[in-house]
Amino acid sequence: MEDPVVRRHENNPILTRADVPYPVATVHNAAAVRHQDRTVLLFRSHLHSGRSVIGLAESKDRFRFTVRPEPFLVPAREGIFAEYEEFGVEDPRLCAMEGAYWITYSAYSRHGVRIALARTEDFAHVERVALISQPDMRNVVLFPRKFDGRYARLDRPHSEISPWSINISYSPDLVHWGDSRVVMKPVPYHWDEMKIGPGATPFATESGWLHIYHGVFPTMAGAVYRLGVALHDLEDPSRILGVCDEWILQPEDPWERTGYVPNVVFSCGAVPEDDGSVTIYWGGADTVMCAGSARIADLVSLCLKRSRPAVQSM
Ligand code: BMA
Repeated sequence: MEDPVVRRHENNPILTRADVPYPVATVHNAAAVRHQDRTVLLFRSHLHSGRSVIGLAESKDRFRFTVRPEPFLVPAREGIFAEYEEFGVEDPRLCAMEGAYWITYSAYSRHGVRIALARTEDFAHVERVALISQPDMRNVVLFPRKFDGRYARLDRPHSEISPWSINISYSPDLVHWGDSRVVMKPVPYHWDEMKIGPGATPFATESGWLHIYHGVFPTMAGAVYRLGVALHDLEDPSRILGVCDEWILQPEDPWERTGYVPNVVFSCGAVPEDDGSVTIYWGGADTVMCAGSARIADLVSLCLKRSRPAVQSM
């Protein structure tokens, strides 16, 4: 058997609700970033009400995490954010840029789901910046630099007439977004035929931006969530240099196959390391956090050598 491209950490699951000092049902879908000498995870937890909050865990060795005594982000109680976060805050992503950590997260309310932007410099204080999409939109990852003077993000609008696809949008100020276009679509009768969405914040390699995304396949026993990988041009991230035709990770361990939602691996964060590897964090079955690592060169090569069209012609 071929070696797996993503090697799971031997102590998976690395974080569970037993590690959280307040009552939660799950610990999953965490954003990840390196801050000073530690790795910070912002993870989602279902409360026993079924609504979600975002907690913070930190580690000096990438795999053994300590959770803060209080959640990091809970639904706002006043102002515009209170109206749009009343059902919970979910699935954050972190992007280090211009001296701050930018957090994009899903804000749920009676009006639908939209994306909010917050920022922190130290993970002690957090400040909400703006709601940066209309409903319905989830899964927004920022690129950590500007392109021709504009910020860029990958996003995933909902549609009734097309399988949900990955788009790119641009902004002069991180608040107002537009000039959107589709960059990647699901492929019929493939592992991601039902829908795809941005996953971890893209990171730069010599060959392009590497983006770990999720793809969903419908089965008689429910949907299966897997991870795939795509490579975007360094100077023009709307150009996809290659999308690997095969998944890089699928639910296999017992805690990925059974839990709050069975058969789910879902990543919101990956951290490139100095040794040419990337540490990937993913939620297992919407219940626990897992980690693994892959050689960045292997992922790049999968994108280029086992590529399929990013957007298939009709
Ligand atoms: C998606 C989101 C994710 C979740 C996944 C699997 O639609 O809700 O947060 O991990 O479904 O349940």
